[in-house]
Amino acid sequence: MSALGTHILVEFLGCKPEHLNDVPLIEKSMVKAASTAGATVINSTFHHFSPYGVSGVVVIQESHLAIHCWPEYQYAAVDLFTCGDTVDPWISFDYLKKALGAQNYSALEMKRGAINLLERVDFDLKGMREEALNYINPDKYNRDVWITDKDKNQALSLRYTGEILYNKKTPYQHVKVIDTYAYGKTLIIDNMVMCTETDEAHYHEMIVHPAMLSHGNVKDVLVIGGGDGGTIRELVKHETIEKIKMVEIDEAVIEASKLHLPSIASQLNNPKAEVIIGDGIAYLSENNDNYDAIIIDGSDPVGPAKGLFSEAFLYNCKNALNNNGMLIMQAESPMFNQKTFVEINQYLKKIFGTTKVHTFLFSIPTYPSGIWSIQIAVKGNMQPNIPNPKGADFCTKNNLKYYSTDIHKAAFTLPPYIQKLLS
Ligand code: SPD
Repeated sequence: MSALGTHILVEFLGCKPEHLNDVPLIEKSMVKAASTAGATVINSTFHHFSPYGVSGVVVIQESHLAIHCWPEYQYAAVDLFTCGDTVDPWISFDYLKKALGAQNYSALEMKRGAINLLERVDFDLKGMREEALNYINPDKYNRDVWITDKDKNQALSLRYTGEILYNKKTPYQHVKVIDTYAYGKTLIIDNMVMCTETDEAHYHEMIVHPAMLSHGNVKDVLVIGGGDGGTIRELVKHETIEKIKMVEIDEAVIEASKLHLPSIASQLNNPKAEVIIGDGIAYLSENNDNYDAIIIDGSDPVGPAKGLFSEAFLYNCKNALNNNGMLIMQAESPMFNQKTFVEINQYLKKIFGTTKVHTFLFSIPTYPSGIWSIQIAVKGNMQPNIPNPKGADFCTKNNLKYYSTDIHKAAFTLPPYIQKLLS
């Protein structure tokens, strides 16, 4: 290797103007140009200018591909830079020439970082970084980095500092904690928002208090998932509760939360709580304990959480409940995950009986679509939609942020189109 990388500066002329004004087409072409050359694509960001023009960059493991387009001149300026010698940027060049319909081109290849001119040194990475950070005025230095929780048609994005405070790929999933500007520290699993410091109370108060207060005498609870600790934190506010078992499959979720989300993880060491690291699905089928309440506080139905949405598992949950017991589960969004939302309802009705399943909604700004659901299936005759008369005192005493007895009553009132979905 004579140089660190190869840089090709390209002028594409006589391109199709409509191509050069089409963000998805250009982004796809650039990403494909990179992958066709064997590059590992890390990320891409593209922007449309008004009234026309597109700019963008594809970050690859081997460096980057960038483009700026002037549709009005049928011209695109492109630079293709690859480090090392594993990726040939000329393959990307050929691909783009065709994709943009260029009639003509000129290209200049430069070798960057001639090895015979460079001297390799050892350096103190940490010290240099700290020194560099001292030069940066955080008010002036505004990075535009976003986390996007999405499916193929919808997304929720949060801007964050760019720092990843916790970053671990475990055998189950990728666990991260980032610091978002609008919602504070945020737990991310496999690129999905699990909870943020600012609005986690919406979720944790609602997955616990409506059911616990309506029942009024829950002593033994099993939490499946819930490794961040928010559900346990809310459960221990109920004096009737004697014992909480939490079975979390991924120790990293607990570690990340204890380190970076202490306000959520604060009760993970509460003497009433027993934390078991293991697979909740297996745990339930291997143990014969009975509970007054089982709370499924898992992630979305991908990766290790997928089985938590299966009929067989929900059936096992019913078997592990006392006669007046209840199953409470995070049941996804009626907008973002409509199929799962409806499927859970159907499974629960089949297992517990049609009149024994109760669904409510709450708002949560940082989950895609902003609206989320909990479904409660009961074994006995309790009515989870009826708040406990002592609920108001409970809220005041515990200084709750989202739950109130009025919210409790309102939450079970479903919009007609959701009633239809579930009927
Ligand atoms: N899309 C996010 C759904 C996450 C539900 N569980 C979050 C865990 C918080 N304890």
